[in-house]
Amino acid sequence: MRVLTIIPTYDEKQSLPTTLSRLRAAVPDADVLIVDDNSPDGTGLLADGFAAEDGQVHVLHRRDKEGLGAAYRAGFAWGLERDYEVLVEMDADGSHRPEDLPRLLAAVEDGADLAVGSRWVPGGSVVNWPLQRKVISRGGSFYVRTMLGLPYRDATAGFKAFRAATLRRIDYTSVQSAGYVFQVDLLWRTHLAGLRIVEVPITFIERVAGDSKMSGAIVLEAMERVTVWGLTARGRVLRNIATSIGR
Ligand SMILES: Nc1nc2c(ncn2[C@@H]2O[C@H](COP(=O)(O)OP(=O)(O)O)[C@@H](O)[C@H]2O)c(=O)[nH]1
Ligand SMILES: [Mg+2]
Repeated sequence: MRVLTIIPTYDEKQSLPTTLSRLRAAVPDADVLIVDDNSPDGTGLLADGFAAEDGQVHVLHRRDKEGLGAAYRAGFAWGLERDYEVLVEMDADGSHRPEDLPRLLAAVEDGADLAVGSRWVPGGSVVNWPLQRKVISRGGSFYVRTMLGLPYRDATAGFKAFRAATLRRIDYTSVQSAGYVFQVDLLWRTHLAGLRIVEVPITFIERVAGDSKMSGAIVLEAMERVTVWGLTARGRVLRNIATSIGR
């Protein structure tokens, strides 16, 4: 399989070198695309340096910081144009261990249309998260599962391997979500399309350097969108029932 690992970066100068070298060692055949949003700390330049030394590393420079969703959409377009068969999403900050990626790719080889690196299935875990982050993540996953009726434990996961066909099928270009709810959006669309989603246990390790980009606005966008999607889906079910009774 031709694999492209996409790493979005914003001010990740301290984390990127280690993440990249571990990734190249763990999955040497996979190409890498760093999508940098003009990081003020010079992450883009640093990435260019890696790309100059290693033909399998590429960089996509974007002019403005427009959120994770926009960065991934641009990265997917880049990869699909170049006929990669599997497109991976991975954070730059070391939270997603490159050494776990072979197991995600194995799940895709075994037939998954989307493999999700999951913190909340047996065997998965989170290391070094403050209680507050655990509550947000588990609470968020619970809310998403209940609102959308999704059967997956980790609904907000950001370590994912998509078949190229999956991304085309769910029309990722029309995804509007800007922040981390982008991840829920992709999962929801893949689920609605009836595609095969497999959760693979991973160990998620909180970053040791740099700052999280998580914000109140990101959480709010997620809550709003998930609520609207959930209510719209319920409304659709009710309308169908009403129509069949009326008939
Ligand atoms: N290109 C780009 N990358 C982003 C943006 N926001 C977050 N990221 C990257 O997305 C990944 C996850 O963000 P992070 O701050 O670690 O979120 P957290 O783990 O939820 O606290 C990291 O690699 C970030 O650099 C953005 O607006 N643009
Ligand atoms: Mg992080």
